[in-house]
Amino acid sequence: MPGVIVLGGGGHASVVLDALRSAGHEILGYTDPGGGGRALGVPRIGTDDDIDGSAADALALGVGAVGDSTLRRQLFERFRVRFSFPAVVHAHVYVAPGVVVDDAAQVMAGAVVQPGVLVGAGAIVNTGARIDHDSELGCFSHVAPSAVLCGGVTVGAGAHIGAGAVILEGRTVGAGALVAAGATVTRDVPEGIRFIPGRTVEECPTR
Ligand code: JB2
Repeated sequence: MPGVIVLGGGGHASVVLDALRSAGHEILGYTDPGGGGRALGVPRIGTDDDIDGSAADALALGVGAVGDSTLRRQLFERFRVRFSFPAVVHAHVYVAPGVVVDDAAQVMAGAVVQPGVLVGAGAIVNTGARIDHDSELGCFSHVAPSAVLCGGVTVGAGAHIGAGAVILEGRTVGAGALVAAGATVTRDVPEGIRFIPGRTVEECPTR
């Protein structure tokens, strides 16, 4: 397996590193614009500008996306020409046969991904999330820890499903929309909308 550099040195990077290790990847280090970063147990290579001079042939997106996937997308677009971004799938998940996990997508520990699911490029299925049959996660979307997609759910590009949220069968969450943690979604959520139970929906300001 190729040697991997993780882009980012914060909380999400620590989870990505764990997933990479569990799957047997060699990890060369991480990049971060901050000089310190947390103790990830691998060397800091430098900033993203130092990647070209490294021995890596593969990269992993180590910055998270809580409500805004812009940086993940930018890093992917910047480096995809020269480097591969293999899907990161933790060893301790259930991913049904035939499920498609695209480049740079990530499936973290304890996740369950059922038959017929598509995990789009750069999407995150975070810790313990459950994606039931025939659901589709758009590129750079994020299903946060312990959220549940009940089956046949469509999540648009860059959308965020908050921790512990439940999306009922067949519903669509539009591109760039944000579903609050713990929400239960019983109707479609339009593109670019913030869905917070008990409040009027409002447009997401930044996406
Ligand atoms: O352009 C960049 C860049 N910009 C910020 N390139 C690289 N390589 N790294 C960058 N960073 C670094 O990402 C920051 O200097 C910082 O060290 C790190 C972000 O760390 P933080 O822990 O603040 O966020 P995160 O993205 O790792 O995790 C967030 O998203 C996860 C999904 C947190 O909200 C987590 O709690 C959440 N689970």
